[in-house]
Amino acid sequence: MSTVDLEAKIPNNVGLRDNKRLMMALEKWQPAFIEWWKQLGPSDFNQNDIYLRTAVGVGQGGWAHFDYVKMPDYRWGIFLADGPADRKIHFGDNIGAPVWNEVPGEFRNRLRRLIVTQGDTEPASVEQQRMLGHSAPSLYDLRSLFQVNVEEGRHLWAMVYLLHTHFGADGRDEAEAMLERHSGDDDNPRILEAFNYPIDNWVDFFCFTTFTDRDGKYQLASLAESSFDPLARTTQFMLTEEAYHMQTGENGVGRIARRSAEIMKEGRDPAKEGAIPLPMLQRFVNHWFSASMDLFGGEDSTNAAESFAGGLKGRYREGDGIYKDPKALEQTYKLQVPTDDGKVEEKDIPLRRAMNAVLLDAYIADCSRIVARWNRDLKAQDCEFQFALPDHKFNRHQGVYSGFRFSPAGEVLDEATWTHRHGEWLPSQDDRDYVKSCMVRVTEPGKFANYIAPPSQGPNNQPIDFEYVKFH
Ligand code: BYC
Ligand code: FE
Ligand code: FE
Repeated sequence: MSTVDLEAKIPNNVGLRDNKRLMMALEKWQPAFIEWWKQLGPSDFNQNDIYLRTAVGVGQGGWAHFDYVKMPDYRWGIFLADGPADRKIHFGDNIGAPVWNEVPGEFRNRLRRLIVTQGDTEPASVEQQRMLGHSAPSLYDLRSLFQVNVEEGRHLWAMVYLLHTHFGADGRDEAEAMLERHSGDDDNPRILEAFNYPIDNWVDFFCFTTFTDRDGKYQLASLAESSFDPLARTTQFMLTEEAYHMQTGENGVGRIARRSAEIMKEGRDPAKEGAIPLPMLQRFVNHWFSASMDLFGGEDSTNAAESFAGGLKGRYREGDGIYKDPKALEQTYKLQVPTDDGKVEEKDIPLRRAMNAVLLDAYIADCSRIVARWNRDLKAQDCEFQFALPDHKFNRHQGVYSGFRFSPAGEVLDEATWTHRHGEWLPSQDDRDYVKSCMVRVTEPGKFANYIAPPSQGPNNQPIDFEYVKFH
């Protein structure tokens, strides 16, 4: 078991005290991070006491601690999951060799790029959500937002630790650049497109945490299989925190749907009382599910093949022995490919090149389970409406389906039909304006805005009417 140093300026279980150079470099980066948080983190709430969970170790069960903190005083730490000392590479070309504790020269650029791309999304999401606190539907939800935000901040720390420790001067430059790129900046935007738009209403926020944080889960899970052991162990621990982000999203969308169902059950119209009509909510689901699928990269990708071959990125739960061939050399993947004459054909591609598609399939199966839970809840309320996940080809801007038009059912469409009908499937400006009009701020403990039902339980077993955020 690793030793956790909670007294250090930067709490950690990576022995920072014994590596003075690294410690000094990170302690130099720390004030820049805090400055970034104050400038571009949650707007205006830095003086409030927030009831937050803080990671304090990596042991099963007791890894986190709950208490009131002011966000700039949050103890962002560096924690790597414990692992066996003799871990072996378990997929790709180098199966059976010991995992690496240092970056092999031949994979240096590729690994750096993966780590920088992952790291960049974390502060990006905080920036996107910076105005949301002003319209929180309850103190409970306000706390959830800030919990997610501080943990995304810690995820940035996780990647910056790797850059500083294993990538020399280049890594230190990359760590600085993490605080220089900004979501939506004209000159220096965040790396991935989806992270450059503000998230300024809670329907978008809950869809984002359901679908985009879940992309995060799958990307982190694939990196948690990595032969670069520090990357595997840091992402494994990040996944512990990630579960709460996705739960926030799933419960949030579910609570909005439940509230609308309640209103309908009483014979009234959600659209007339500041709640969200379910077909409109479905359009937001369509948008975020399709936008999040784009974050998996192309379905047919030589990058993905090389990352797998090198042992940098594995399949979801690769280590659990659920795949037939850990080298993935013999098999092919059946990919649906659009043709120029308006059809979709199945084409066999080498499995390694389909690794993004394989990961995407696991993600889609997971999303389907979430939708099924929302639907069960609606049924239990005698509501006839059921959500449906759009087809994986719908509204794609990356990969083999980009540049083609598909309906949510997966049928090929011509441009005219798409132009005519896409307003039925994706949020319109009117939808966004309406949702915005529903965003009323509620700050009385235990009270909720009319568009969202209360949750079934509070964090750390606190009651729903607990004072999760103190205003004084
Ligand atoms: N946008 O070979 P291809 C999270 C580029 S979310 C822009 O098909 P590859 C979080 C690609 O770079 C998880 N560009 O794809 C969530 C390549 O460029 P080059 C974040 C894109 O490389 C919520 C070209 O197109 N983690 O943690 O196999 C809150 C061909 O690419 C995009 C990661 O992303 C795109 N969507 O896979 C907070 C994990 N897609 O080489 C946090 C690390 C592709 O031609 N990143 N391109 O210049 C990766 O594993 C991979 O870079 C990607 C792309 C999965 C993103
Ligand atoms: Fe994260
Ligand atoms: Fe997250």
